[in-house]
Amino acid sequence: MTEPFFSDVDSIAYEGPDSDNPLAFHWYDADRVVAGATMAEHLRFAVSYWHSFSSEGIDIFGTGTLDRPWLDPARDPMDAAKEKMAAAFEFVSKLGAPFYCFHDRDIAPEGSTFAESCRNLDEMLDLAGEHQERTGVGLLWGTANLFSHPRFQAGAATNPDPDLFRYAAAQVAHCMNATKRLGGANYVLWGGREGYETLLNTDMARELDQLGRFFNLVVEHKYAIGFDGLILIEPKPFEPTKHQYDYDVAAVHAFLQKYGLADEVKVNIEVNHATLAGHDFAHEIAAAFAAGIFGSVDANAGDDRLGWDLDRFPVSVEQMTLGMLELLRGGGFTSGGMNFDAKLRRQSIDRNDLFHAHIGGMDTMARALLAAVAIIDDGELDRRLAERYAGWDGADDITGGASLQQLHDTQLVSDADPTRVSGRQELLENLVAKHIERAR
Ligand code: XLS
Ligand code: NI
Ligand code: NI
Repeated sequence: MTEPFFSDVDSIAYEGPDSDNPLAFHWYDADRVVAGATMAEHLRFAVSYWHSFSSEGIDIFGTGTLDRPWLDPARDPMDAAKEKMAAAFEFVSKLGAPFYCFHDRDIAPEGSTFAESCRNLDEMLDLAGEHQERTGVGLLWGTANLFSHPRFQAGAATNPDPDLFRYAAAQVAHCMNATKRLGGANYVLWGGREGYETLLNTDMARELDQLGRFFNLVVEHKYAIGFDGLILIEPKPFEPTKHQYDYDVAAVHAFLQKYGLADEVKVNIEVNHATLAGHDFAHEIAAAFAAGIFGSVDANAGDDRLGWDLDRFPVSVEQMTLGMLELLRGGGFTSGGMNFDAKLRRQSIDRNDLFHAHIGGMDTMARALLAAVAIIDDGELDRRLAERYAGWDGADDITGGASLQQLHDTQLVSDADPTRVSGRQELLENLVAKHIERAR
């Protein structure tokens, strides 16, 4: 048994909004039932392995600042990976999050050959299985890292080199098998470097076909191995490439339809990616439900003034309430959940900072859940929405079978002038603010 890494903390308990204990939940009460399910069931929190344990706080101007001894390059990579995993499961179980998420290369080091990388991963899977068993922590999703190694400099599925496409396919097959073996609830495909830097060296139509073929292979493999989780694409408009093909929910939906995948693949919506695409988080959730492709959420936040993927922990109850409202209206999660794809700021160098970050994120989401449930229970928002569209009630066909010309001719005769009514945006915003304020 290795020494505890987070030795100051035994577990994070719910103490209620009036508690001043910074190492306790003030809003997230896992077993509390709201709207027919526990908070834990509604929110399905996951800790992301990469930000929390595989990254040491580097930025483009400086090296790591965080205390992550297993990242020391002088260490034996497999010993270090085992120590990292012990710390990760210690953290997630002390926090009381039900899930974690990983990239293959987060949990096992890259080998000098593909076969060695596979062996490393398989060995770490045994250990991960034991940790899951012991702690009760489950896998929300696995994903393959097809972007860090230099071989992926020109993308994976969209790479101009067919050998690289085949390499990436092999890696994804292995990672899907790994995810299934650990009982993963979903499998995620984030584009990584699937996009372009300049059209001068890019055949976009060909690359899109390659990507469509790749995703079809993934779906075929899902059935071949009997994986019953969702396959999720994570939209992102840019970064690292100048233009990413999975730009936003609408672009992904169009892509899935073109390549015959709209019934097979859903989306993992990241808050910060939504804002980078020029959308609100709530917009992307609503767009996904409207298209029938909602899957899961990467919960984080950007910064109003900075246009890159900052991956802060979410702190805005209002932003999250509006997203949660769309989530609940759409029916909530099935196998998806809320993964904190979020990282500590570079100066947050105390071990407990990782708890503070997740406590803040989980409390923010719990408050948002309470506020959204209150808004729905109160019913006024839905009543007003129904009223706004009441004119369509009972209309089976939008035009009643009339053609454009007939609509024209009828209008000419009737000369009806529709009455304008207020959209009441400010009133509705006040209503949301009231519920955020009052929700307990
Ligand atoms: C990067 C993505 C990444 C995915 C997993 O911006 O958010 O972290 O969630 O590959
Ligand atoms: Ni993400
Ligand atoms: Ni991201």
